[in-house]
Amino acid sequence: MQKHRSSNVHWVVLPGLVVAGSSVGQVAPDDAAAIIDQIIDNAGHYVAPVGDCPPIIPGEPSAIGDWEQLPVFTNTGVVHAAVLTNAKVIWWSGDLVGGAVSGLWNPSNDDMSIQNMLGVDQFCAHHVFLPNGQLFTVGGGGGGPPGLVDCLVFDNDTETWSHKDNMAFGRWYPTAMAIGDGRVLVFSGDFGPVQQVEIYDPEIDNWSILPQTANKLLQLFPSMHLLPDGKAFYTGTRWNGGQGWGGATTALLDLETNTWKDVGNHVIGDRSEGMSVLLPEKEAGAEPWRVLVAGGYANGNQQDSAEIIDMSQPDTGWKLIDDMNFPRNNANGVILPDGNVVFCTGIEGFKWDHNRIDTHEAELFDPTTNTWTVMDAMVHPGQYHSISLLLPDGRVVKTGGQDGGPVVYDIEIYSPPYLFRGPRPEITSAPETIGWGTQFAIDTDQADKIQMVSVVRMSSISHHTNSDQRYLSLEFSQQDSNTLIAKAPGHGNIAPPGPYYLTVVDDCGVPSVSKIVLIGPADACYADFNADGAQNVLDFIAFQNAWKAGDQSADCDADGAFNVLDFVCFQAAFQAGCP
Ligand SMILES: [Cu+2]
Repeated sequence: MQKHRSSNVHWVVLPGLVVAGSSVGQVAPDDAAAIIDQIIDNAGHYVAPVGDCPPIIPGEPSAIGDWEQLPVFTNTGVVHAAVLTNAKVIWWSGDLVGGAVSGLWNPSNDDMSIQNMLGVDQFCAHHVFLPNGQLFTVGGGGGGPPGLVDCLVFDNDTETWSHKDNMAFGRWYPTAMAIGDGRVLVFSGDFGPVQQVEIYDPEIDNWSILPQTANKLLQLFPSMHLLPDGKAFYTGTRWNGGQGWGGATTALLDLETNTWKDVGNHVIGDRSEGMSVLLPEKEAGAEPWRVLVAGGYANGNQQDSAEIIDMSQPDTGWKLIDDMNFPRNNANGVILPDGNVVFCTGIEGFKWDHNRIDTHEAELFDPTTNTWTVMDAMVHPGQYHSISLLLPDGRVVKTGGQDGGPVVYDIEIYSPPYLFRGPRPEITSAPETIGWGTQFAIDTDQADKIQMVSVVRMSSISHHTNSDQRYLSLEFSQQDSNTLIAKAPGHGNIAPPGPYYLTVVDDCGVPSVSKIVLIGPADACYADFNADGAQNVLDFIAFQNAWKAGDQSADCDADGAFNVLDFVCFQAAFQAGCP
């Protein structure tokens, strides 16, 4: 079984090897020999340095990354968490620990604060980001079923929560999922569970119920992902309350017809408490159609198994891939800006068992090879309710959890191997908002070294359920030594409107600190005056009609007058064209 990144490393040329900034030829011969011995002894356990990239030393942070425990503790219990667009981290556990309050942590200075959640107990809620970058929570309720109808948003500027429209159904343990037009679907919840699917429109602050044909008995916290064709995929992992509901078949909801179609069962049936990830495709411009489910609990056994389905050919079904190196019930899978996925946390045993075994080691999943590599180990258990999220600086924060073990307030930070592989490229400038399908400039002094431009959607997690998380590798070209021109994702089904980490990754695999951007509809292009997506004579007719009517939109030169200069102006805009 392939557990490591590369198996065919042949060392011939020593001068190309650089250790801590100096070539092997410059270190003492004994040291050089030791390094070479280590390399030969461990051949197959690392990737050879390429060009001037530092070597990857087995067992060292350059190969396995590094977990670090912070000297601070969470200011409240943690079951739910999100990184906000101001790079602060918000978390809460509702009445489980601490009551209806959230805590904010500023990773840059470890400032902590507490916010009132308006008396709404958000234990067992779910959450997604809205197109404007605000965190939106649905349902929950520590009192158990039937759960709350309440929905809240968090305002980063005032650091306060406020109410939004209520859902029709109380939803305890629901899953929310953002879709391509900026609306939010909510599935399941309650102990029934609720079969009705509701949809929220943030522009008018209104929930409505999808037609009855969209009803489906999903399990609690069903894992859902939006596919590039706009369909909502139930990937079969979910919460398990021990009721023996049985394994639901994975299924696809078509939002145009409001009907479900079965996709088939996992190879390992009844996989509850696993983690589901819409897989990164590292090839620039590739659409994310593959889904990974890993770990969990099936047929009474904790799972180290993992399966993938390619939803561009759903008839091919779920297929087992290599097992993880450890069983992981309640794992957290976190997409990194280089397109790999770090799996951490998880236990061996059912979530409420007091004699469970904690899995402390992280492992890295490479979606190009579908292989797992053991990484550094964390100190504290990552049990049921624990959370892990990507920070804008490329590190991963892990904390929280309880049940079957102590409440964890300790914060641990994982620095993936890419942070030990040489200097980081830097984004010196990029747009704050990026329109679908547009081209945009990224300023970086390392433009000639950049191998990848990626966006990772900012997301939130609870109960190992993260519907929003996704990664896209963007097509790009180098304009000059300081500028890249990247092509934004084409539409909302690939990149639902909302906040993303924009990152450049260099030829040593080292990512920049990410810039937080909003991706969404492109600004209307003036030359496409009738907004039909095409530039032709109809735009001139529409412009002329607006001009005749004295419509503000036809005051092209914005001088307050309607005259021939507006036609000159429009002709120039038309010739310049739309992106
Ligand atoms: Cu729970």
